[in-house]
Formats: sequence, structure tokens, C-alpha cells
Amino acid sequence: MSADANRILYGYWRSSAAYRVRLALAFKGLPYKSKAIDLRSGAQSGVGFTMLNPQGLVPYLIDGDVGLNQSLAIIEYLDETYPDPPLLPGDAVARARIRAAALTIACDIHPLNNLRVLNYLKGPLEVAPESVDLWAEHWITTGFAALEETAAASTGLYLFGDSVTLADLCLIPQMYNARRIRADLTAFPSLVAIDKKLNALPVLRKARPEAQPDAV
Ligand SMILES: N[C@@H](CCC(=O)N[C@@H](CS)C(=O)NCC(=O)O)C(=O)O
Repeated sequence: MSADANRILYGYWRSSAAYRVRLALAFKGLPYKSKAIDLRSGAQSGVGFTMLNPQGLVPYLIDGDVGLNQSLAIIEYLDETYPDPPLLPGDAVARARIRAAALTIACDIHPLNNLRVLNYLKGPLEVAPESVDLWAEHWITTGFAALEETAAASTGLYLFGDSVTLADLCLIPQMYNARRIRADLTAFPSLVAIDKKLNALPVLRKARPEAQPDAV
């Protein structure tokens, strides 16, 4: 296992991809140092950070002598390296279903609402700010409509029963984002209920955006 002092997470308090990784680290009880990359100031594109992650996106995790980007790859690395408690429990089918729900958020919702995408719409494409908000809400609610069925079918407390999984760690930040843009969540009562139960877990509290050192 890597020394705790050598675990560093580069993130931003409101980054939902970084929030996923903070949740995984908190869930597994893994200590780390936070290094804030101020996305509003464009620090993600500066040479200091792109030397680490040429994509210019947070999160980026250093764990000992390992450096990793992409939140889901990071979380799966953590899950394989520090397996207890597991974030992908069950057999191959159960794990595939958890990954599918996580990817619905991480691939089909979140990228369409990322800062650089919204900035491109507002800037070079000259889309009106209110239309950009509609764009963001549209892709969140389109993805949530499918996830609501998963949530409603769950026989336990969370998206896949009574164990917190990778899918739940993706849901929490996406719900946070949805509320930030004041998306109408009335069509998603099961997702709202699960998110509430997840947010009540003390172990996950320190991962919240407002608990981060760079929160303003
Ligand atoms: N697929 C990547 C997405 C990472 C990502 O988009 N991060 C956002 C913050 S949530 C970012 O760094 N945005 C900077 C920008 O858009 O310029 C992951 O899951 O890690």
C-alpha cells in the first residue's frame, strides 16, 4: 500500500468527476492531500497541470508512484487496490449493471454539461445563456429518466440494493449538479430518495463540495 502522505488528489470543489473520486476515497477510508485546480481561472489548461494530465481535466490522482486520470478508471483502480469495502460487489452480471448505471452518468450525461462544452456553446457558438441552461437540463433529465427506472427497481436503500456502489458515487455529484442548475427533479422521486439516503451517510460527508478547502 502507498504511504498516505504520497496520495494526492488534484480536483476542484465543484467538479463532479473529482467529487466521485473524493467519495470513493472517503468510502474506503483512504487519507489524501487535496490540491485545488481552479477551473474558473483556467488553471486546468496551464502547463503546471497539463504536465500531469495532458487532457487538462480534473481529477488526477497520485497514489505513491502511480499517477492516474479519468475518475472511473481511478475509482476502479482504488477498488482493486483497496478492495474493502467493495464498490463493485456481486457477480459479473451485477457488476456490469453497476458499471452501466455509472456510465450512463459519466459518459452520457456529465460530458455534455462539462465546463468546456458549455463555454464552447456560450462562446464560439454564441448560444444564449438561457438556451445553454436548457441544454444542460435536457441532458440531465434524459439520462435521469432511464436511471429512475433502475432506482425504482432497487430492492434496497441505494441504486443496487443495500450496498453503496460505484453507481451511487456517480449519482451523488450528478444530483448536486442538477440542483445547481435548478433542474426539475419531480419526475425522479426514486433518485431523489436514494440521493437523500446517500447524503445522510456520515462517511461520505467530508467529500462534499462545501467541505473542500477551495470551496468559496
Ligand atoms: N471523463 C472525465 C471527465 C473529467 C472532467 O470533465 N472534469 C471536469 C470537471 S467535472 C473538468 O476538469 N473540466 C475543465 C474544463 O472543462 O475546462 C472523468 O471522469 O474524469
